[in-house]
Amino acid sequence: MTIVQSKRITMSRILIQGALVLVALFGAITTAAAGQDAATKAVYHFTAQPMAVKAGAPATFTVQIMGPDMRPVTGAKVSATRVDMGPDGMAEMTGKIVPAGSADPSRYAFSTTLSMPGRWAVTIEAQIPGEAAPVRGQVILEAK
Ligand SMILES: [Cu+2]
Repeated sequence: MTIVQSKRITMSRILIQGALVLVALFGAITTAAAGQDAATKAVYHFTAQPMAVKAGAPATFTVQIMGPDMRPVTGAKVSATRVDMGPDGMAEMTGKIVPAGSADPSRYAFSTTLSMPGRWAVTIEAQIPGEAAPVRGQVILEAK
């Protein structure tokens, strides 16, 4: 009776130790990933202007990209790869989006027709001078 009990205690101790090792390992892995991310990826912020457009009609808006130095990015090659109603739970509802002309070198213009009132996510890919890989971002447009 006592032997069985002590065996059980040993087993649960091993299980607890194993779990702690897993937690420690997982912690180390996530920290390493976060550290790598911070070292290689600069943070860019994407904003749209205007943020609200008319539903059912061609609308033009511009995107501005703020760099890690909080200055607008100029001279980037920016494309809008997708526009969908994901923010309102309709990711399968997509629209057509094309580049438009912009006189301001820090504003990248696009034209789209948002068929339904609600929030639309525009996925943007930017080739930014000095960045090895394209930077992806998203802006939300509200169609009214
Ligand atoms: Cu919709």
